[in-house]
Amino acid sequence: MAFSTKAIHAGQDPDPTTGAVIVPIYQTSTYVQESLGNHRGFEYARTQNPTRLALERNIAALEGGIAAHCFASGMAAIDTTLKLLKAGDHVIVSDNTYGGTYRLFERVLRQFGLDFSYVDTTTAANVDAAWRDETKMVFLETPTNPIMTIADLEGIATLARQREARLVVDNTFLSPYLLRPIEWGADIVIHSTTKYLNGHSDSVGGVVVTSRSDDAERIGFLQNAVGAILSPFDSFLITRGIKTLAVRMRQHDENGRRVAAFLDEHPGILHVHYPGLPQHPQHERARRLFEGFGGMIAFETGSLAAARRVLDNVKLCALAESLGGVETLISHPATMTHASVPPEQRNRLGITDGLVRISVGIEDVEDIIADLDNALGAN
Ligand code: P1T
Repeated sequence: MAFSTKAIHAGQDPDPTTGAVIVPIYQTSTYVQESLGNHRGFEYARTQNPTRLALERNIAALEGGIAAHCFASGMAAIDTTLKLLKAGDHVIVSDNTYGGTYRLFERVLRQFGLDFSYVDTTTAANVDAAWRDETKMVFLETPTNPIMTIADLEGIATLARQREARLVVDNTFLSPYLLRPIEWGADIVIHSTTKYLNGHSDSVGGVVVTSRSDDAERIGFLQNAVGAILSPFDSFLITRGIKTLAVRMRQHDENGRRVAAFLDEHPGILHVHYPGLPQHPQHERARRLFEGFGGMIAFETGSLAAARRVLDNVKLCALAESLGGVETLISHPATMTHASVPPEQRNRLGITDGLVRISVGIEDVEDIIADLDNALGAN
């Protein structure tokens, strides 16, 4: 089955009791048992819920995994994945990740005896150099948030496989329509479903997709044991959102390319970070691994004052955290999404005070460009 067909149908058989075409919202906390130990596969709603199960089967099919487990947020999905490890284990992480991921690793999970090294994952040699006997996981964000560097997925997957460590990829920025990391050797894929999968900025959620049966079983155990599950209503919303994932992503990609080209030619902008531009350092890799470049762009205005003028003068683009919705969102990583990353580290990575991030929506692209042109004219 092709991707867009799977997006609409995988895991979503008509409701067995009524024939409803759409999987109902099973808003129940528990399920009656016919007799002791005799039930229909559903006992208690933290453990199993049919609305959530339909979504989990759907996302597993889209990513090419064997199972998926949905969580109350992207952070809950990442936290649960790290619980595959134990105290003393070491993780190699992309040096530029979402600020909340860095905060979880440094200010929460370190206290439980996990150790983290942050490296530039555009080259597998950097991962190799950071490797230790205790390294049990490599955690990649690709493209990275917000600098848009592309990891050497294949090289790092080979290293991880040789050394029996798990390769985890946060695929939030591209969605499985544009990249399926398991096809390139990843063991686990994570999403903040809040973003492109749901696509309508009206739900917070996360998912862990596994490709190995031991991991699938353990993540299922942890989902139930820790309990940060996705609600039935959010499961319904995300399932509905995914039905249009293919058409939305095509438009995000088309609009993203157009907006990046406009920004690239604008005299007031010093640099544009977008993998679709030929001068992007991993442009050729992106062409090979991805089926498009998506809708995330960051650009350098040169100063906090210049960034502020753009952010204060946009009218159509909404100044807001988050990304991946149908509407264009614009943000300031240094003070918003990446405020928890220390300033010297931010500067080293290029997350300067002048950097602006844009999540290009699927409005008419001429309107998005006109809004940016007008706001940039204020500079
Ligand atoms: O917000 P939540 O659903 O918990 O997802 C966290 C998360 C995980 N991974 C990536 C790559 C992310 O970008 C995020 C959340 N990011 C934002 C809110 C943002 O504006 O970048």
